[in-house]
This record gives sequence, structure tokens and C-alpha cells, in this order.
Amino acid sequence: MALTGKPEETPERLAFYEKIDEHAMTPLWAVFSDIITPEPKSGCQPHLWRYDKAREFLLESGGLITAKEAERRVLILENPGMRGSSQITTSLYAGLQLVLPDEVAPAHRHSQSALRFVLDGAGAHTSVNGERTNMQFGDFVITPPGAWHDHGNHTDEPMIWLDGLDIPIVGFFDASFAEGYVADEQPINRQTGDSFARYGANMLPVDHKQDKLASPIFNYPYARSREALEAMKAQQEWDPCHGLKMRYVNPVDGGWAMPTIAPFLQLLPKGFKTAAYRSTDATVFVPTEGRGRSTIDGQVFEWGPKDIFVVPSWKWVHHEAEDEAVLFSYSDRVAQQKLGLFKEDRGNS
Ligand code: GTQ
Repeated sequence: MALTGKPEETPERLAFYEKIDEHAMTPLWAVFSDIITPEPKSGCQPHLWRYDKAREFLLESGGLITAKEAERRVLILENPGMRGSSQITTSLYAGLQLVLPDEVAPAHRHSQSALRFVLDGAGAHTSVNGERTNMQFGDFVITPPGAWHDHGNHTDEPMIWLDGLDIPIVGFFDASFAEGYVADEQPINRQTGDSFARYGANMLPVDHKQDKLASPIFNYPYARSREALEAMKAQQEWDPCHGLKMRYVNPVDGGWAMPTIAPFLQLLPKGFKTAAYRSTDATVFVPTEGRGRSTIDGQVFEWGPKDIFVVPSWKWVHHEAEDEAVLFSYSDRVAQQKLGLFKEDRGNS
């Protein structure tokens, strides 16, 4: 049944509202239907950013400012329905970061969690908690909340990756702390590859205790994730709504890899058309391979590798893969699940 509508605004009522307004009070019945909606109501719009255009602007920004002066040389992808607030969805942030050869993006730390998804270049590095990782196309890299991190590029190519952060979530809770490190780069005291060897081989150090919310793996190499999808493909078991969709996990407990951001990798076979699906976690997608189109709330978006598109909360989406396609995506599903808010609708499938 529908809720009661907005009550009439009689002169007596309006006068009363004005009187209490001066005392910082307001009647619920005048706003109830705006704040407790029967379905998600969001400013977030479906949108697609073409990678070629974004890359062109990003490289142009490389001539305007250094990574050091900028702290991070990033162009934010702002949802057209929420301009000016650094949001790609209501709860998440996205940006494209450029690190040019011989540059350093100086060490800092903050409450916000970050993921990197590598789009261009090979071999530039990020350092987290005293370990350096060299990044390749499609690698999914985590900066846990509060961890020192700096990025550097000792290759001769520009390096570009997508940054996904929980900036709006941390802002919503008024819980942001940030500080710079005393030097541009943090000291390195672990061998490159150490954390992946310890935690990424279906084993754990015998006495490992989980003391952090984020995964102890901080680089999930594309080569490994892609290889897994390739092997599973042979089984020909497709989820009607998702094709073959996997989530990146924390190997310690099988939970999500990050405390606030849920990352996924999925494969759609050539010609596959997913059934309509909607969920409360607005999702940012980045195809890594293949071409296709996604219909979001009735709007069609054609995509190819490295384009970035966003599906708002509770909007119907279906994907069609022209060639075999692989898509990385991230949403706030992990946070919603912890708060008991996540809901999905698989339509007729
Ligand atoms: O690389 O640490 O896109 O702190 C926004 C804020 C990237 C980063 C962003 C950040 C970073």
C-alpha cells in the first residue's frame, strides 16, 4: 500500500512551521515522502566516460602540473547528476590518475580506502606498508584505510590507472583524517611480491591473526584473475544476470577484499546477453577486453576496453557482449551488506 501523501499546507500549518523554524525544528509530515522513499531515489545518473578522451585530457594535465605539486594528478569522474561533489555514485569516488616517467606521487595516508585498477603503462609502482608492487594492466591494487602509500614511475611510459575511493562514505560519517609523510617515499622494508607469496597462494602463515579489515594481499594481478576466468569458462556455466562473475576476497576469512568497497571481475562470452538485473549498490564498470553495450534504465551505452560507466542504484541493467568481454567493477555492496541494506532483484531469472 502507498504511504500517506503530503498533507495540505493550510495557513495555520504554514504559520506554525515558520514559528518552529526559528527554533531549528521542522514537521516530519512535510518531508516524510522526500526522505523515506518507497524506492531508492538518487541524483546519480547512468553515464559513460570514453577512455580515449579521458586519456587525452589526462596527458594534457601532465603538461600543467607535476604529480608532486598536485599531491595526486587525478581527473575526477563526476557523475553528471551530482556535479561539484566528487562523486561517481552517491557513496563512491572515481578518478583517473597519471604518473609520468620519473615522477613520485608523495607518501601520505588517510582514512579513506583506495583501489587502483591499472589501465595504461606497465611497471610503475605503488608502495603500501613498506612493500612495493609493480603494476601491470588490469591489476587490482588496494590501499587499506590509514596505510602510508606513494606511487612512482621508473619506466619510460606514462602510467594511468582508475582510482576508486570511499571518499563520500568517509565524508558522510565525518571521519576523515589525512597526513603527509616526512619524505616523498616511505621506507621499503619488505621484498616485492612478499605479501602475495604469503597470502595469495591458498596458504596463510601458520599463526596469522587477522588484525586488519582489509585483505593482506594488496596486488591481485590481472594475469591470475584472468587465468581463473579462462579456466572456469570451459565449464560453460553462465549466471543469467552476470555471465561468470567473481568477487575479490580477503583470503584470511573469505570476506570482501576491502572494508567499504566491493570489487568484482566478470566474463561475458561472445554474444551473451544478460537478463535484467537491479541492485541497491550503484556500480562502476570498466571493461578490460571486448566490446559490447549495456542498457541502463532504458539508455544504451556502447563500450570498449577501458571505458568507464556507472549503473545507479536500483536501475535495471542488462549487458550484451559483442565479443568475449571481461569487466572489472566496484560498488559499496560490502558496506551495505554490513548495514543490512543490500537488496537485489533478478527480474524473471
Ligand atoms: O593515490 O592516494 O584519486 O589520496 C584521490 C585521493 C588518489 C591516492 C585519488 C588520493 C589518491
